Amino acid sequence: MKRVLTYGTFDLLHYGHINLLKRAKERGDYLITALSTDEFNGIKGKRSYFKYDERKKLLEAVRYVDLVIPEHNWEQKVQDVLTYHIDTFVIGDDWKGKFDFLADYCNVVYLERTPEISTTKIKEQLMLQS
Ligand code: C2G
Repeated sequence: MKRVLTYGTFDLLHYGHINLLKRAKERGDYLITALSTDEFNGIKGKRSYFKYDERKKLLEAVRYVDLVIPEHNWEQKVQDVLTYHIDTFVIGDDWKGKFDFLADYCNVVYLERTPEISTTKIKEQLMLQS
């Protein structure tokens, strides 16, 4: 069984996230998604609209996702790769190069982001319409 791991906040889940999760799953048989906690979002400088439990429920409903675990910090990735016997780490190419150190432990794949959609854009458009 090939195991894939990805990370993210996945707030206001949209088709850009789904495109990423779909292609990540295609790289193996089992996809683990490490979901940024509300506290870690603070460290990332992000305030999500949906809290962790709500974002987790949404992700768990996505057919490509097999397991959701918490992402508490920047430092846990190597341990996660080892703990979950990960074959491939996948993330959007906005992170290109940032996680190359994981190549000592697993394949590292940066996938093209879906260009025209983002959680920030959704929030901005909704503000304009309100
Ligand atoms: N994504 C995408 N296309 C978009 C928006 C997001 O492919 N239009 C991808 C991102 O590249 C990322 C995933 O969807 O791989 C989740 O995006 P975010 O929730 O914005 O994740 P981010 O804040 O980048 O968290 O330790 C890594 C971080 O936790 C990544």
